[in-house]
Amino acid sequence: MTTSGGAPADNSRGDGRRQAGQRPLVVVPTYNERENLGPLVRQVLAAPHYRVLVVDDGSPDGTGALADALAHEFPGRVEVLHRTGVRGLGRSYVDGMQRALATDADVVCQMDADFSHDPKFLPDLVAATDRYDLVIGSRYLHGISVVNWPLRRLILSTFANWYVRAITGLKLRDCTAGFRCWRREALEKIPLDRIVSDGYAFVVEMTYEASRRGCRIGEVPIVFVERRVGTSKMSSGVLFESVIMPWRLILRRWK
Ligand SMILES: Nc1nc2c(ncn2[C@@H]2O[C@H](COP(=O)(O)OP(=O)(O)OP(=O)(O)O)[C@@H](O)[C@H]2O)c(=O)[nH]1
Ligand SMILES: [Mg+2]
Repeated sequence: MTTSGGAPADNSRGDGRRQAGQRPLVVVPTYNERENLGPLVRQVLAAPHYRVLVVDDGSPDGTGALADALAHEFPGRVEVLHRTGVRGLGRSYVDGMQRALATDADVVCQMDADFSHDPKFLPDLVAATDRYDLVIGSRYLHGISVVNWPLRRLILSTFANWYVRAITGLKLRDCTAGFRCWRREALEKIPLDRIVSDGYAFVVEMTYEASRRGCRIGEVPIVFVERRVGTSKMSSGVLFESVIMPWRLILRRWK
């Protein structure tokens, strides 16, 4: 694993409770997002105090090189973590969050690169970290706020949420959303080196671990828009892991 760009490591954070959101760092995992990454990073950086950490999994389409160019263009505001070896969304987030905690970020956000998560909602999510330890950008808070999904995808997502809630007991409208912000103190409580999810199950595993540790979890509404360019990385293996994960979490609690 190699890195480029970025701010110097600094673990001092002053009065984190009152000042959450002064130094947000947005972690963006990428795999073949060449068309999306540049515009996304520019939109996030439009807010002067935001920083971005791109976690690229050796994208064959050259997303990693593009991310390096962005780090060069925005010194101190864009950092790139180039992963090698087995790729995976969950693994990328674990590496990215460990790296984020080695900076002075007081809020760590996570979002997709494909514009399904619109950067315009970031300020709402970051602001809510004043009230919550983990803030979820929810698609299902006021009805259904999803644009351009085929019906089968909506049914799958609705069922997945019901399934996760029923097994884990999490009381959230959208347990599987990937657009989130963590207070640094909350993320520090999660044993990142023991997170096992490779794929999308990562968000459920993290939510469950946060809930077990007494974190206050809140939801704020977002509008989720299906990607316009690039391709989805959803696979049957990733779906299978998501089906198994809630049961693994319950077993973990019993152990
Ligand atoms: N580093 C890394 N990023 C990944 C991997 N798989 C997906 N991503 C990124 O994770 C984000 C979400 O992936 P998507 O393929 O959009 O998954 P999705 O949003 O569930 O699927 P769609 O709705 O079809 O777009 C995007 O920024 C991807 O580039 C991976 O294996 N490694
Ligand atoms: Mg997507």
